[in-house]
Parts: sequence; C-alpha cells; structure tokens
Amino acid sequence: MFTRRRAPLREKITLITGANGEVGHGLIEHLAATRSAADVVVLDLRGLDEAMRGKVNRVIVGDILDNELINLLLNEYEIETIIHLAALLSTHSEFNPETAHRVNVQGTLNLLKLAIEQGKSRGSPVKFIFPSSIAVYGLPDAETKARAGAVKEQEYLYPITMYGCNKLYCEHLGRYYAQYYQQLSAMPSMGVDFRCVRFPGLISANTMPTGGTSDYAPEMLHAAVQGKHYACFVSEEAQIPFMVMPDAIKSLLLLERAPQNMLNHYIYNVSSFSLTAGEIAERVRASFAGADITFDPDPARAAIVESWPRDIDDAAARAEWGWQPEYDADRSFEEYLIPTVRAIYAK
Ligand code: AKB
Repeated sequence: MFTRRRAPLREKITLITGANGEVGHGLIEHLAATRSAADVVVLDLRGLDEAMRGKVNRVIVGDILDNELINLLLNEYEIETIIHLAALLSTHSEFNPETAHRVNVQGTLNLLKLAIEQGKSRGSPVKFIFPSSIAVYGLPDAETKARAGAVKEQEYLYPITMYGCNKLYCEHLGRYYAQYYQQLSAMPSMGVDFRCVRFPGLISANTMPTGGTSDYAPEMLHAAVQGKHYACFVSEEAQIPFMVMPDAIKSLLLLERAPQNMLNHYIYNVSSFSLTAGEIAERVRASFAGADITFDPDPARAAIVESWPRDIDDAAARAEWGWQPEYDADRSFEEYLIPTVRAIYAK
C-alpha cells in the first residue's frame, strides 16, 4: 500500500541576526548558560567569534539584504522566533545615511517578510523581537529635555538621526506586519507577533561598542581599566538613560516569553538608571584611581545626545510583562561593570 511520505520536517530554530555585535554576544552567552542555544542559528556579515561558535546550532555568514539567502532560510528551517539585532548605530549611520537606511530598514523589511512567509508555512505567527532605541526621540532643547523628565513611548517622536528615523519607521513596519499586512487581500495574513523594546544607552563590560553615540559611557570605562586617557565627546552635564547588558538581555527574553494576551502594545520603553557623563566619570574614577578622563565635547555628537531624553518611562513594560531591571546604577558599577572589566583586562 502506498503511504504519502510526509515532507521532511524543517528544524525548528530561533534566528538571531547581528549576533556578533554587543547584544548578540550577551544574548548567546546567556542562552547557552541558561537553557541552551542549540536551536539558535546566527546570521551575521562577520560570522561569529570563534569562542562563541560552539554554543549555537549554526553560523551563517551573510547579509540580511541578500534575498536569496533569506529564501534559503525559509526552505531550510521552521523559524519560531527572530531576534533581529543587525543594525548600523547612530554615529556610523550619520556618515552614510543611505547605507544605514538600506541595512536598518530594508534589512528589517526582508526579515519581516521572511516572518510572514514562515507564519504561512508553519501555521502560526513568528515571534519577531526588535530592539529599538531612545534615538527615536527628539527633544528640541535642553529646557524641554529637563522639563520632560522620563518620556513616555508616544512622546517627542522627532528623531534627528538617520538611525533614529530608521528605528521609528521599523517600529511602525512591525506594527503594520503584525496587524494590517495585506489587509485588502481575500486571504488576510496571520501577520507576525511583533514585540519591540526601546533600549537606552547600553553598557557591556565584556565587549566594546562600535558606532553608537551613547558609547562614551563604555568607552570611558574600558579606557580607565587600561590606564588610557579618555576625552569624552559630550559635556559633563549630558544626561541620558543607560542599562547594563545583562538587563538588556533580560528584557529581550522576558518580552519574548510573555504570553501575547498580556501585551497591549507593540513598543515598550525599558530603562534602568539615568546618569550624567560627569556622574559616570566620578564612578569610574572612584574605582580606577588616576583614571585620566577629560571632557572635550564634539558639538555635533553632543547635540545628538542632547536630543535624547534624560530618562524614559517604562511603566507599561513593568505592568504588562513584569519588566524590572536587576541592576540600578550602584549595582551596575559595583557588581557588574567594575569587577568584570577588571577580570577581563587582568587576563
Ligand atoms: C547609539 O548610541 O547609537 C545606540 C543607541 C542609543 O541606540 N547605543
């Protein structure tokens, strides 16, 4: 008797793009240490650092703009979750805005389309976890910034960088793909399960950032531990919200795991602490006697930081999916940043 051969089942995976960046490194280390990253496929232009490769299922060296590659992923895998980290950050994006648009927007569009197709083939929406940024905000002047305090998700959405414009538009794309995709079609799509956190400036003890305008905080710390002079490109008074990498990873995974019926929004602020650059320098000097930190503001980069809020209101994330940072300012420096950079540079 002839029995219909079942099509080979595709391997169920979580796809992480841009995994060789700061957040990707932290995410893979955390997954490998807590549950396993055996179901993780990494897609990054630069592959993945040697020490990380054994922790994941597969490393694909490729470009999120490569449609052929994206189609291959559709054929080969059943993607349950996409964590889309690949992006050009705010400083790098200002030197080539059109490239930033291609990577940050077209790349995201390619992955949203992949998620739609995967949803059709697997019969349920793909979870699409998207890191946005405080760069979507644009406060017009220092007086408004001081008065605004902790800004809510729907306030001051007038970004002044290409990166901030890209992130804000991709938030809207995610909402469209979740709720309105091909809405006039006879067979409307099931969409994607789009979930987005807006990150503050992120500080990792383990890796150095590249191309961000909030990078003065980690740069200051990593210079001090190496006994190097650091000329900070913003003023001592410059203030924005920050978060250490363990909390950034926690927020991504907490949102990813949240039951969808708990979520009333697509976009969530998450924050931890807000410090001026001078206060960060004080904390660094308190731990590294003789740390040679000077302030030599770059007016253009300082203006970008000045346009970002002094803090962001994360009440919605706390109320809807239990967000709560593990690390406040003191704990961030005393229990994570200082001991970790000391250990790393002592090797
Ligand atoms: C950047 O500085 O570009 C990023 C950000 C604030 O999103 N770290």
